[in-house]
Amino acid sequence: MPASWRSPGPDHWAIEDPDTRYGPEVALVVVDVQNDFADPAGSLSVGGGAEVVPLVNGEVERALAAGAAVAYTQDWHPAHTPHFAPDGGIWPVHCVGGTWGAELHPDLSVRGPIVRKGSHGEDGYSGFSMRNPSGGLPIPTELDATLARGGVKRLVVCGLATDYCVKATALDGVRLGYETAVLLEAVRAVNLEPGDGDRALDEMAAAGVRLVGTSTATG
Ligand code: VGL
Ligand code: ZN
Repeated sequence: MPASWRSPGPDHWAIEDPDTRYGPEVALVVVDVQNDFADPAGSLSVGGGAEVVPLVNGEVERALAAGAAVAYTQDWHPAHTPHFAPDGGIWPVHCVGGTWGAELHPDLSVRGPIVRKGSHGEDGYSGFSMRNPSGGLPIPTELDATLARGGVKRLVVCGLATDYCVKATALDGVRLGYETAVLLEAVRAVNLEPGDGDRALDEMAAAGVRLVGTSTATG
């Protein structure tokens, strides 16, 4: 495996595990590779976000070749939501449904279903569930049902951003009973505070998420 992707960090960030290879019971979940996060001109641009696009595309090919499913999530907000700073939240306005920023990156290879989240103003961090920022119970998206219908038992998660939607999606994956891996090479963090991305990886690892390189994921 190339040394370049290996961030300096705890050894548990790169666990060699043949169980993360692709097969028909695996789904690659591509999180929020959208212009507002991935494009340097995006309103919530994630450092290095565009770098994940070719890496994700390679994974998509390998996953499909091995009979795995590929699903995509898309942050999809109304123009006003308590998720956004002008309405009391913490984020710049981003991924407003129907705008350029909400579109999946033009170079992303889209070869499976797209699951939208946040469309009713929820904090749409996880691909599996949404939560109203003013409280209340989580509302499931259709991702779990879609994967379960396809007989999926294991997830490989990649995309943006490590410290928000990737983390929330991977943690929900574990909670829902999927064996879940995150591809270290193909995620990038917002890092509102320095170190947020690394802390998110630690949190995921502690919850049972495997942190793997693509060579591990694909065998
Ligand atoms: C995300 C912040 C706000 C993400 C979405 O996709 O990680 N982050 N909305
Ligand atoms: Zn959002």
